[in-house]
Amino acid sequence: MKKILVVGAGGQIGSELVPHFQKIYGVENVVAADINCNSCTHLAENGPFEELDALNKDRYIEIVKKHKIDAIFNLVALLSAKGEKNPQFAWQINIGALMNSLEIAREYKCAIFTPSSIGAFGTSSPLDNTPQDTVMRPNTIYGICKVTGELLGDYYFHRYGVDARSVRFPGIISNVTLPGGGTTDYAVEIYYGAIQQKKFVCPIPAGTYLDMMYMPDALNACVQLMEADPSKLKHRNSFNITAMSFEPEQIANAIRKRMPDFTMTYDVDPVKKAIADSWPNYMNDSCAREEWNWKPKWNLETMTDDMLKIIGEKHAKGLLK
Ligand code: AKB
Repeated sequence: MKKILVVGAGGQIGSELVPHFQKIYGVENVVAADINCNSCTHLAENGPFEELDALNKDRYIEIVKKHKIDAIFNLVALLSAKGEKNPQFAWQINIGALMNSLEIAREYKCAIFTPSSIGAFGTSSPLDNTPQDTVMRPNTIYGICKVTGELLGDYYFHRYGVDARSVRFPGIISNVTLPGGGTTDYAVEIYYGAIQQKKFVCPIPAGTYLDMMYMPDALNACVQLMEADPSKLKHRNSFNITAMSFEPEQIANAIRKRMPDFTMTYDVDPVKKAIADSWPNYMNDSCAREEWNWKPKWNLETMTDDMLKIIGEKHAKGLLK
């Protein structure tokens, strides 16, 4: 990867992936693009930025040509819970952006990364130690888009030689940009609740295990997979990757160990509950470990130390809304 375009750069992953890439590949070699720069002024001020509606293929091509892009990260997506509010719109955005990205990658010979998700699995998948290759019949429009994306990525690779690679991300926990509309968002919001109010109302029932990962591991995964020797990849779209699996009481206990006055109650959201119940409790990520040396560094304890420290500092400086 020499010239990278991150589309949907203002979201939870993009807002940290862009600066991460800039450190590795150089500021001038990483172009951030989003529908407008309201959500990403920090990106627009610190490197090349382009306004792009990913459904506008002509404008997308113009940017790829202008910056001589050779790798596209398509991060445009409506997440799982939000997708259920308007499934037709979710399909239009998620698949529209994906198809434009794949077609442009084909025409302009770019490598392409589009994240898949634990949401690609469904109730008929084995939910414990979920294998890399197994039944995938998701129950959400988000998951249907993710499975479609995985199949299209492999199709473009086999049919046209497009260097398409992807991972199935678990819930990602971070402290720069809040996620929005996801089922795993609670595991981010709980830290903000702890720092700002010393309490949190959890929308997911106790006992619901989900795979999770701290953002620094997610960023490393993107670089490691895209830089991996292609001859070692038996899979491409998409690799299971995970760093930890926990249920709400475990993350609350990790916070309580450091903040004994923190309290958590439940107000279960039935849509999020149904989605979470259909997703793996924990995935088997041995293929990623074998094929491109995937190995997470963070666990629930080290992540909790870091999240509370960083969000606590922001709170002390009055930087939280
Ligand atoms: C969501 O909850 O929708 C996402 C995901 C796991 O893909 N964070």
